[in-house]
Amino acid sequence: MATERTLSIIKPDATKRNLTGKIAAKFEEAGLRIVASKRILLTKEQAGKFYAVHAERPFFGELTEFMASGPVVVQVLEGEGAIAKNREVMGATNPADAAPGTIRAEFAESVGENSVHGSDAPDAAAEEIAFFFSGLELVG
Ligand code: DAT
Ligand code: MG
Repeated sequence: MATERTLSIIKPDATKRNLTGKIAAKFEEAGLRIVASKRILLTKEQAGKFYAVHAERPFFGELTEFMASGPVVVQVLEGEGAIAKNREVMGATNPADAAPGTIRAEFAESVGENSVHGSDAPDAAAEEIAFFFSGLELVG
């Protein structure tokens, strides 16, 4: 499998509870390398641009408000099959369905406040990485 990069976001529910280090450790333990990382505060408008694909969903307003409710840590993870591996480490969107040991099983509070985002495909990963980082900020 090829070396890939994927975009991860540690969401406001997790940064508020001081879980940034514990979540980052899960990525590293899975063999993913953190090649870029920054803590930022999104506006609701920026969160809406990032999640534009969900603009028609009934939960869009709630989602963008939540993503702007506190700091997030955006990271680029690199490794063999990084996109799928990160999704595996994250667990299912709804923590009630997430496999034991996954980030969402251990830390997520609800389907809406579920601690992490991860890109779901190569084209989305490229677009999402470019949304937050310039090439100079990615240090492999
Ligand atoms: P994922 O984050 O696992 O890729 P997604 O892309 O389907 O899941 O949805 C993006 C985010 O939107 C998700 O992490 C939390 C929120 N969300 C999804 N389904 C929801 C629902 N039924 N109610 C409230 N928020 C939801
Ligand atoms: Mg998604």
